[in-house]
Amino acid sequence: MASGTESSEAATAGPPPSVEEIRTTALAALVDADSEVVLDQWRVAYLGRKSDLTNVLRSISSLPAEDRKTVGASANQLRGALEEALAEKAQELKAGPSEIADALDVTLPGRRRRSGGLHPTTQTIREITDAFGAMGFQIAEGPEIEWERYNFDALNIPADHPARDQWDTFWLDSPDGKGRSDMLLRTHTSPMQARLMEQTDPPIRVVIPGRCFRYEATDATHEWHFFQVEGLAVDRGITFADMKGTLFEFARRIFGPERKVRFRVDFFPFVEPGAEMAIDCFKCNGQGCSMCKGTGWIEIMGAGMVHPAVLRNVGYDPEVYTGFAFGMGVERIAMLRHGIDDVRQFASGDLRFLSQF
Ligand code: FA5
Repeated sequence: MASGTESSEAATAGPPPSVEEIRTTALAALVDADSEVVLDQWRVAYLGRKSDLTNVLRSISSLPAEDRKTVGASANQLRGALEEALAEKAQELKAGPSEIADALDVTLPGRRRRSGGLHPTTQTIREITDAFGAMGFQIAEGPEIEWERYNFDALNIPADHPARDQWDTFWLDSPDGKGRSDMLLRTHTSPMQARLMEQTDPPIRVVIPGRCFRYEATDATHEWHFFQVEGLAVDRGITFADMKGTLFEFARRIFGPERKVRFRVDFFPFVEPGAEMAIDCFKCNGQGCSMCKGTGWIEIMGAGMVHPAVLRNVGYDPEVYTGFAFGMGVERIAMLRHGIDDVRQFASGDLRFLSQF
């Protein structure tokens, strides 16, 4: 900061500064004033008896008549402005540091931004569909609210079939509010088999991920809503061997190249023959452990050759076309892969669970 003496010495060394130059220098210097002592030095330098501004004011009477008025007005205006700025700065120094400055502790460690991630169910769906995608399967999706016809009838499950009890579900009310309608929350992704075959001519090779609903008591392995991935392949000459080969390759891609698979007869009204597919336990290599409940095998899906009645229902000739279908529970696959012991964790919204994936 220039002292009053220095300022007047500088003024004698060259042409006197203009009013605007004085304004710029004075206001710039005021910004740095951080104590009352420095502020007083500033006052002497820019408003004192020997300051440039006082010199300008004193010299007005010696100016040509036409300049007197304008120079006088601007010098007086600057004097007022500098006095005001001085008072404000004095007030600021008296008030001490601002609350914001007080609250700012630059030594605190920064706050990490939490990054989001895909839900483990979504991750598993992607892994499953990627595995089938690599084998030439397309991906399709279908409605969660489904017609009774697609969920049951088209799949060879007529109204009086006992399999309907196994897939008890939530029905939508009829529009008049009297009883249930013929729409429901789908119990499996299999209705998409019928929908796709109705819309498409063979060859078909598709996997269909989606949410399903069942009216059942929940426990560690049963939720009332969960995800499945359905698979369907239909063409001329497709055999049970094609199905075994495809599902074997899938199991190796998802659970490791060492996996063995086992097919055992199972019943689903929409396939014939029907099968349940298991893999040898990847934790104990088939020796028997808690994960495979001592059996050495873990069931992962239902499968089978598309029933001729289903093919006829969608207008395909079963003498010309054959196919296979399969359906697996996504959460169950994720549970096996990650050692998760309760299916209810998936929809809990608990970040302690979710952030592990
Ligand atoms: C079916 O739903 C058949 N649609 C599968 C199928 C498709 C068979 C094509 C043949 C041909 P299932 O009811 O077994 O089958 O269910 C299939 C899988 O869904 C089960 O293996 C299980 O992994 C999963 N799942 C079934 N119920 C639940 C539930 N309540 N909670 C979590 N996962 C479930």
